[in-house]
Amino acid sequence: MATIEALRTLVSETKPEEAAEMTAELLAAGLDPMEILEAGVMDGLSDVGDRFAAKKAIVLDLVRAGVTAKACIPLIQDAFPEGEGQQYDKKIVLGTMLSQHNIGKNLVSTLLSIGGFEVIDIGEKNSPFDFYETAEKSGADLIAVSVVFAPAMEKFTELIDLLKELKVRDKYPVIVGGAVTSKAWAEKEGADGWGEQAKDGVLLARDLLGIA
Ligand code: B12
Repeated sequence: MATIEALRTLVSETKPEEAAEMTAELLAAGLDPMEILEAGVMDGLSDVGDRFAAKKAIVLDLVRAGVTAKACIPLIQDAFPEGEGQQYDKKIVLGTMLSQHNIGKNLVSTLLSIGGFEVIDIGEKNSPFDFYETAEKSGADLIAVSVVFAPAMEKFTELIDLLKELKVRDKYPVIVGGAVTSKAWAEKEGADGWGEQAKDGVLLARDLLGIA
């Protein structure tokens, strides 16, 4: 029987075809797409990550986990409710630093777009300067960073320092999220906001950009 728990098991066992099939069944049964994403796909990914950390899985398992997530997530995204049609004249530069993990970033991007923001997605493995340069060239209102891999935490600090050095720190509110981050860490590094979930990015952006 299709259940969110069973989907979590399929993602954890890295079975892309079966996981995608079950995702479609759960959506067709009317379950909440966000619940399917969080309790099915993301918790399944965390299981693989935990096994990897405990040396019970190898990099190939992470690769397969990524493939499995990417087989399910587009189906879930298609089922997200449409935005209420409001479009804000606000641009957000979004990317990852160092890391090639892009599943979380892509979710943040989708939700920000649905939420009415213009997202300038600069992809993966960006340097602090890439964020600054894109923000300046595009006239961005906010910078959003996805940090999923511990070595990228240092790069985030470098981004904050660079913005200060170039005297544009006040011009760009900076928000951050990602599996290896925490609210306490983000506050310590001087971020303007931290989000545990992709949907928090929308709330933070609204708040920081003064959208009621
Ligand atoms: C799949 C995966 C991979 C895939 C990624 C495929 C892809 N295209 O993304 C591949 C195979 C590439 C990979 C590689 C590696 N990985 Co990997 N990977 C994972 C795994 C299992 C899932 C990651 C994921 O997509 N999660 C789901 C997404 C949706 O979650 P998320 O990114 O955290 O995003 C959510 C929130 O955090 C938030 N969010 C994210 N960003 C932002 C930004 C903002 C602004 C906001 C508001 C919110 C927000 O919203 C999202 C949804 O709600 C994790 C385990 C885990 N627990 O996460 C390990 C994990 C991240 N990987 C890890 C490691 C070690 C590696 C490798 C170094 C392994 C190796 N030895 O080669 C390499 C690094 C390569 C590199 N340079 O980037 C470690 C990192 C540990 C650490 N402390 O740094 C983890 C945690 C596994 C572990 N427990 O050890 N990996």
